[in-house]
Amino acid sequence: MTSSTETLLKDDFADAVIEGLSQRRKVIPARYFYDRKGSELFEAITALPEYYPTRTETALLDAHAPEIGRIAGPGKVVVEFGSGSSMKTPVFVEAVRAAAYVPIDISADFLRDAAAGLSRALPDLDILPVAADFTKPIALPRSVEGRSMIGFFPGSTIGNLSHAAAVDLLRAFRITLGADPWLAIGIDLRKNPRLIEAAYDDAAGVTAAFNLNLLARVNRELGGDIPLDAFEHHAVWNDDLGRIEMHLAATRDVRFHAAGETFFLRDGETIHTENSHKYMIEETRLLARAAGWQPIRYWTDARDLFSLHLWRGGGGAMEP
Ligand code: AVJ
Repeated sequence: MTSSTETLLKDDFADAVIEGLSQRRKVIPARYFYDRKGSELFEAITALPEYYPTRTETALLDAHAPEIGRIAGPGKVVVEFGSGSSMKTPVFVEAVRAAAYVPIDISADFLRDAAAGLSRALPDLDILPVAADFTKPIALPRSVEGRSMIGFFPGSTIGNLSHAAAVDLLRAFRITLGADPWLAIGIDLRKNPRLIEAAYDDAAGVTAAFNLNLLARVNRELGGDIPLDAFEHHAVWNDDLGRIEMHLAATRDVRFHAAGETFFLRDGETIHTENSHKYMIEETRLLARAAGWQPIRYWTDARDLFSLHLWRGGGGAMEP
């Protein structure tokens, strides 16, 4: 990454922290979890016994990606939104017999890692990384223009967004993917809240460390003096909104500085750091249709923990 990009991203983090901590209900957006330390902690989360999404989705992809390839047809350009450094990507790319792979990420670092990892696993694959913000429709490389594309959006990352923002994102994907768009997307399902809460508040404390790293990152990058021992990790199921919420709760009245400003939290007040929405199958179909996609097929595991979906865009003649 160039130093000018780094400066821009740092300003963006500073702005988000100042804005988020100036609200009456304090928030820091979840996308800032993933610095180097945060990405390592997330990797550790995916291996926890309580964190069912990653292993369940991986098994669904192992079992059903070949069928996705058969339905959508071979030789597609696979466009991954948020470049994966996980093992899911080579499995998918290989199973659908992709002609090319386009990872898209705002972070040039993540993009480089993903491209390097994949070219090692699949040396003959044509890899065309794109550094961009995929939340808006974007232009893909000229060499894939007019070719049939399938988006890949695993991990239930869609769950971080409100339902309205999810529809906007899925519309942007459809537009980015051209005239004959397909999408393979992983979506976590609504289930017994106790299972969900355990997945986001594990016994080993890895998710707590992941959440608290956000404050450590503020201290590291924005000259903060937040006393980390004055905060604890909370994961609470919100049944009305169908989402697990992560918060950092002050365990006493606390005052600190960050990004050149002073902030104050009362004992018990929280900083809301993440929402992870869980969907019922009927809701995933509504989500697809609201964004102009047609649900083609979906697969779930035997315990109905997680779902993998194949959607197709509306034949190219659809309005944005
Ligand atoms: C990467 C957004 C899918 O919501 O399950 C894991 C992030 N947060 N544990 C999720 C996360 C706490 C994860 N996503």
